Amino acid sequence: MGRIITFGTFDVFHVGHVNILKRAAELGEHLIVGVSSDELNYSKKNRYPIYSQSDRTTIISSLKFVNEVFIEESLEKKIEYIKEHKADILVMGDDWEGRFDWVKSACEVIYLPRTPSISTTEIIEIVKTI
Ligand code: C2G
Repeated sequence: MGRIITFGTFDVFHVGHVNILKRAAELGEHLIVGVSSDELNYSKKNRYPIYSQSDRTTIISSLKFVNEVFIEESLEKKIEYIKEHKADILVMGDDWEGRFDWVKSACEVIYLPRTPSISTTEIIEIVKTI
């Protein structure tokens, strides 16, 4: 039985997020999602997400192809999370290509192509101009 794990902020939830989660789920039987905490996001992007971690967790938990959700507090804890959740495969979008190869000692790592032409940052920019 394949247990899949993936990570992300999933802020201002959009179809690119649906596509990657659905494709990740299809690689196994059980999909576990680490939702980046508000603080982790701030440390990475210098701004807080539009949606709180509690709302982002509620949205991800409500998807029918997601089986488990937890809060990701640190990018460096990947191996701990993989072991804790007994994951067989880590799936990430290819904007992260190569950046999580260091966890290959713990599980298989697969990068899937991103959905073109949509991103949270772009949505925020468009909304600002309206
Ligand atoms: N994604 C995608 N297509 C898009 C936009 C996003 O496939 N058009 C994917 C990303 O590649 C990622 C996931 O959706 O795998 C979540 O994207 P983000 O919310 O932008 O996640 P990020 O802030 O990159 O956090 O430990 C990893 C980090 O927490 C990832």
